This record gives sequence, C-alpha cells and structure tokens, in this order.
Amino acid sequence: MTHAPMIDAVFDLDALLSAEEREWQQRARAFAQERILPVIEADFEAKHFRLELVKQLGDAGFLGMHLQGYGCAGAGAVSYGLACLELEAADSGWRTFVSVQGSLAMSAIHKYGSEEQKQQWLPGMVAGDLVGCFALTEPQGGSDPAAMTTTARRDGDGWVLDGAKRWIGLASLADVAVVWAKIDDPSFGGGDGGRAVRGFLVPTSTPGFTATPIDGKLSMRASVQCDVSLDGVRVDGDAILPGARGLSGPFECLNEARYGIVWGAMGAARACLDAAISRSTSREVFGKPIGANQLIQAKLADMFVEVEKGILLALHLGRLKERGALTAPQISAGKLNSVREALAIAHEARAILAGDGITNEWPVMRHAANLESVRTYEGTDEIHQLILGRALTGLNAF
Ligand code: TGC
Repeated sequence: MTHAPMIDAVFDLDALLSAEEREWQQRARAFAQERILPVIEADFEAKHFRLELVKQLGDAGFLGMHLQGYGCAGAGAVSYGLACLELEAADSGWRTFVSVQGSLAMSAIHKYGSEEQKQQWLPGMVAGDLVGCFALTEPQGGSDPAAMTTTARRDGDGWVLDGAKRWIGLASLADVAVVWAKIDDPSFGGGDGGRAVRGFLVPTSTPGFTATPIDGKLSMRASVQCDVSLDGVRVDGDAILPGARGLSGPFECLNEARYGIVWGAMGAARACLDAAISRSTSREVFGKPIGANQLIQAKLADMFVEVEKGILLALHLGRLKERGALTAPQISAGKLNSVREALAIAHEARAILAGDGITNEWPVMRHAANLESVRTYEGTDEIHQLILGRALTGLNAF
C-alpha cells in the first residue's frame, strides 16, 4: 500500500523542509517501499531478521547519518528524523535497527570514545560491515539504570565485567557491545551510585560474552532483542570510554534514540491512517463505502489531526536540536505524545478495518503490536510523564 499523498498536501510539510531534507526523506521512503515492505509481513510471521538489509542501509547512508566524520553523512537532525519516520512507516523493527546502531552504539563511541576507538569501530559501522549494540537495561527492570548490578573491576591493566543485560537490540548479531557497568576503582570515579557508571567497548567475541535472542515476542518479530550475560569478561584497559562518566553518559545516548522515536512513531501512525483511508473507500457496507459514513469520517479526521500535530511537533523539536537547544523534558514530551497517539491511531485503524484489520493483509495489527515495544523501551510513558512532572514541579517522584 502506498502513502496517500493528500495527507502531505494539507499542511504542506514539504514547504517547511530544505531540498536536502526532502531528498533524505525520499531516499528513506524508497528504501522502505522497495526493500522492507515487500518482505516484512513474511519476516514478521517467520521471526526472520533480514541481515542483508544491514549492508544496504549502510550503502544508502542511513547508519549514523546524523554524525560527523568517520564516513558518516553529517545530515541534520530533521533529515535523520524524516528517515526514521519513513523506515518506521514500513516497520518499527527496522527503524529500531537504525536507532540502536546509529543513535545508541555509534553515538556512544562518537561522543565518548578515544580517537583510536572511533577509528577502530565507526567506519565499519557506518558502512554496515560492523554492528553495534547498547547494553544498558538489566533483567530486573529498565526504568532505573542507576540500580544496575553489572560491575567492572580492575584486573591488572584491564577490566573484568560481570552481570546480565536484557532487551538488548542486535546483541547476537553485534560485533561490539557498548556495555554500561559500575566500577569499583575510585581513581576512575568508582564508588556508590550512578556516578560510578562507565561505558566499555566489548568485542562480542570476548570469552564470557553471551547473547541469546529472546523468543516468544509478539511485537517487533522481524528484529532481534537479546539477553546478554557477562561472565568474567576481560577487556583491555583501553576498552573504557574515556569521555563518559556517570549516568549522563548513557542518558545522552538515550536522548538521541528517543528523538528518533518522536519521528518514527509518526511513521507507523501514518501507515495506519493510510490503511484506514484506503479501506474506507474500498469497502462497502449498507450499500455505500464505509468512508461515506459520518462516524468513519470523524475517526479519520481525528487520526489525521494527531498525525499532523505529531509530525509538526517532531519538526519543531528537530529544529531545536539543530540549534543545540533541545532539552530532555522536550524530548520526553515528544516521545510520550508520538507513541501514545500512534498507538491510539493504530487501534482506531484496526477497528475501521474490522475483520481485515486482524489479518496480515494489512499492516495495522503489526504496527500496533510493534508500538507496544516502542512504548516500553527508551523510557515508558510513565517515565516520560514523571520526567515532565519533575520539570513542571521541581519535585522528583521517582
Ligand atoms: P538523575 O538523578 O535524574 O540523573 C542522573 C544523572 O544523569 C543525568 N541525566 C541526563 N543526562 C542527559 N540526558 C538525560 N535525559 C538525563 N537524565 C538524567 C543527570 O543530570 C545526572 O547527571 P549528574 O552528572 O548530575 O550525575 O537520575 P535518576 O536515576 O533519578 O533518573 C531518573 C530517570 C527515571 C529519569 C532515568 O532513570 C530514566 O530516564 N529512566 C528510563 C531509562 C530508560 O529509558 N531505559 C530504557 C533504555 S532502552 C534500552 O536499553 C534497550 S532499547 C534499545 C535496544 O533495542 O537495545
């Protein structure tokens, strides 16, 4: 199914974009329509991660596209957001791939790595020859990284990591893991609490590193999330990320990924709205297309308004990001709104499609299922409400 162009025409988003931004958007839309959409329903059904697309995403310039140097495209925040939107209009799993590789793993190395670390990993990751993952969340719960139990202890010149991580995207495919752990060495900032958190670049071939894909997922089935165990994983002293000290290290990377979700979720929402419009004009009940009924038109209008508002908010946040003025609470407002509205739109579209909406002839139920993951990772709705609540009141309710 193609995207209904009339949706773009009303607010004329194109007029707010530069030629370069429109080019990135068109390139991502073409990639999604030509490479992902033809195979995604079968891949989702078969729980198949299509590895060959990784290199193709690299060749098309989408991996770390918003970073500078090391072969990265150096695109603006809005261009990156538009790419996220178009990829997620096909499937949240593929936007997630681009986020984990570019906004989490590459971004951690780019922000905090030594020059040697950047040279070692980034060019291969840009090209899609190397895959990275970001090991922050732990099995006891993802909302409170300060409570992490993974440790890194000094061992001669190196470090030994022990612990467990969960829901780590791409870990079983990855060449390198950015592992966040608490250190015990005061000369490196170790001690109690979140300030002892440091990042380590761990080649996944290191003995003691094990990644096991999580089975039984009813969401994002065409992508890979893993349990990771770190059992006496010994790395050299120069595996530590020199520029990241404390929890602000991983949180700055989460900001990048959450920003991509603000855009991406609106792609899933747009795809669901497209499906609802298409079926409203092709399906007849009581002798006329269902779209000729006022009840259906009211639903379509409300869905459309939320898609447009969400994209305009994403664009506003993108412009702030390009000026270096985007704050964490603003990102929380965007992530909360985009995912919440996208889920509501997916559910409304499913109802409009009636029985068709529960089959994989239409993408709606897949998007709805995927969005449950997107709602949960990178900060749940409730975490973002509490971040906003803290910003509004000055009171910490965590
Ligand atoms: P808090 O006291 O607020 O802050 C601790 C330090 O971190 C700084 N900070 C931030 N810095 C940059 N950006 C942000 N958004 C930041 N938020 C906090 C803060 O300034 C402070 O720095 P410093 O230098 O003073 O020490 O920390 P807290 O423990 O009270 O945090 C509260 C809370 C709830 C906001 C935080 O824990 C949080 O955001 N929780 C949600 C975490 C989350 O999103 N987890 C999911 C990660 S997704 C994932 O790992 C898997 S999905 C990707 C995949 O597929 O692999």
